[in-house]
Amino acid sequence: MADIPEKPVLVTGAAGALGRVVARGLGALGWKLVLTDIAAFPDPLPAGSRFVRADLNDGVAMLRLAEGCGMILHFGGVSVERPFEEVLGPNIRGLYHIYEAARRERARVLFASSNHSIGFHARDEALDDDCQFLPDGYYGLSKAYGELMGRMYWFKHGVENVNVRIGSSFPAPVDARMLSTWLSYDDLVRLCVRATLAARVESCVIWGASANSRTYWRRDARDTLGWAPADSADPYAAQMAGKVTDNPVVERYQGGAYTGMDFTRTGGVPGRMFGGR
Ligand code: 15L
Repeated sequence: MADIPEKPVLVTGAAGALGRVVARGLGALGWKLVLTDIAAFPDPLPAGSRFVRADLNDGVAMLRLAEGCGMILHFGGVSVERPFEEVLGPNIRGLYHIYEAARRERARVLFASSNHSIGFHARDEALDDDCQFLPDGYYGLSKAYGELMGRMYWFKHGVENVNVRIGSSFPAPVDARMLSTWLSYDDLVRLCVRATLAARVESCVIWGASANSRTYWRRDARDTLGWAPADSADPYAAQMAGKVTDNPVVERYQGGAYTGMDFTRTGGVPGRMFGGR
């Protein structure tokens, strides 16, 4: 059985797809959780947990929720590509509220970032954690901003943070791209455990993917956390073969479908964006 953190853990976005997985997984380990979401929590409450419905835009509510917590697992906010005005409140102002709460409580933050913060890197590029941000939309842009907010709060206020660039966390891969990007639910929960319990994380980046041999991603801070994925998309390879789109933009870039949304650049499929390569 995993260790239990000394202080309660705040989970935002607890009613969302990944928040529910994390609440269930950590609740089963006997962790004391404070769950919050703008939507009602749809599952039976794990023993030792309480749920408070709240909006990330409400800074005072976030300060209250974080009181006494040592860790904030921040899964809240808009989790798909949406117009700028819809992303702005939850993902930018809301994240500021989370970091202010962490600063006051001297809590650590796990920020559920996304591969869409780097989505316009080509699939044949192997990326390390210090690669360029190349967001593929307003959602990805908010994730890049969120990672930078974490760096600022670490350097300025000593707020530790783990920025998980989640690939595709679903029960199983659903297309060929996910043979590279899939993160199993069990690997996600174990990552939350290690991000919480590791002695020191500073401000770091983790590629949120299982041990997929077709990965696009290389170096990150997993050794510092003591996390290694146990699952892999590889056994799904035969099932996913040929599950691709006929859109050359979508198939060229790591961000997949998001790169092709509202894509208006003309002159063919662009290269690596810098230097015409
Ligand atoms: C994400 O960031 C989304 O939250 C998720 O719904 C998927 O679209 C995933 O990325 C992905 O890239 O597969």
